Amino acid sequence: MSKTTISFSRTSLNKTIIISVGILLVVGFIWFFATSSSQTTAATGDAVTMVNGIQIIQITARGGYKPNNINAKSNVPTSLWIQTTNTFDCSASVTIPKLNVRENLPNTGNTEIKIPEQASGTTLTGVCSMGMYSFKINFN
Ligand SMILES: [Cu+2]
Repeated sequence: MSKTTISFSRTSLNKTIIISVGILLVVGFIWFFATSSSQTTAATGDAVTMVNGIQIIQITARGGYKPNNINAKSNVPTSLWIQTTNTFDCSASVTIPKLNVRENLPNTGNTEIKIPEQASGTTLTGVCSMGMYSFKINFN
């Protein structure tokens, strides 16, 4: 009689272990996919998104440019959006020499600079009017 009880409680203990392991696996999978998807976003750079076939690059200008080293796709029409927020330093005055772009950004606002499709291997550099702050966009 007591034997039966022991073997019964063993079975329920095994069930508990199997269920616990199952839950751990499910949680582990969810965690793994959540982590790996956020890593994918980080790898492509939070600054770069694709919207309706147009590559959107978003950076901020205030005491420099953030991010200042961006990896983007080549051969895609691109819009560079520069956001200023109470930007009273010279990073509000930006040039991209290769594109003959010279923009005086508003102290606060969002400015779009259209970038035509760039060949793979091209690097565009943007600099402030004094040349002390810069950012790079690498097209690959
Ligand atoms: Cu400057």
